[in-house]
Amino acid sequence: MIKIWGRTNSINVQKVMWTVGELGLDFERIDAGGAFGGLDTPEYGRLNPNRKIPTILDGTTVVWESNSCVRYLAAKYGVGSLWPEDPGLRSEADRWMDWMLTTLMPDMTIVFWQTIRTPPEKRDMAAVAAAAERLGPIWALLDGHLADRPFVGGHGFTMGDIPVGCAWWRYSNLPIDRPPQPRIEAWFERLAARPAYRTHVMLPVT
Ligand SMILES: N[C@@H](CCC(=O)N[C@@H](CS)C(=O)NCC(=O)O)C(=O)O
Repeated sequence: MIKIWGRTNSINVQKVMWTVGELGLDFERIDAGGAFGGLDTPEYGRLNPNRKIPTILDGTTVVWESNSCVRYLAAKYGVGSLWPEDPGLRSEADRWMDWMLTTLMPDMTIVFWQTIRTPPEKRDMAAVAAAAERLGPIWALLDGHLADRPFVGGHGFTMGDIPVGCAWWRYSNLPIDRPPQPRIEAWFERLAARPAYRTHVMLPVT
């Protein structure tokens, strides 16, 4: 039984939930973070000194950092499916996971926090407009990558689809203008056919 600390509306927790759903693993999720609190206790600090969500506990193994949680679960329980065995193929999945965190999320975070988590009178709409403008060409990089493959890591669904798949759902539900990304939109339909994506990711963006 894998224990997962985190609230369901966190994009980083959603990555882990989708992964355990894909792998059919038994889990117990403990609400934590946001209005649930619980991150400032000494017990939580011992599990995750960053006091962020998600954190997972699998037997005696503790993992935090959402992409590391996805990689750990894929490597342990999804060799040959979520975790491609060939290092070259795996690097393809891997690099889009890093790309999500480093290239995509800075502007995603600006738009999400300003339009969803900030009261209307305090929003910096100029910052939102500038970040939204930058996001179109950033997403177009993934759109180009998907021109000749159905999934981020190639022919099959892998861990590489998970962080960007969570981010796309969020992006497509933000109140901003978005340029068309036809290959991503077709890939999204493939993700939406997966029960674990619908259950754990396609939730209200709050
Ligand atoms: N890089 C970390 C970021 C973790 C993070 O910032 N989590 C947010 C939720 S998405 C958090 O813990 N916020 C504090 C809270 O929910 O109270 C990861 O990918 O796991």
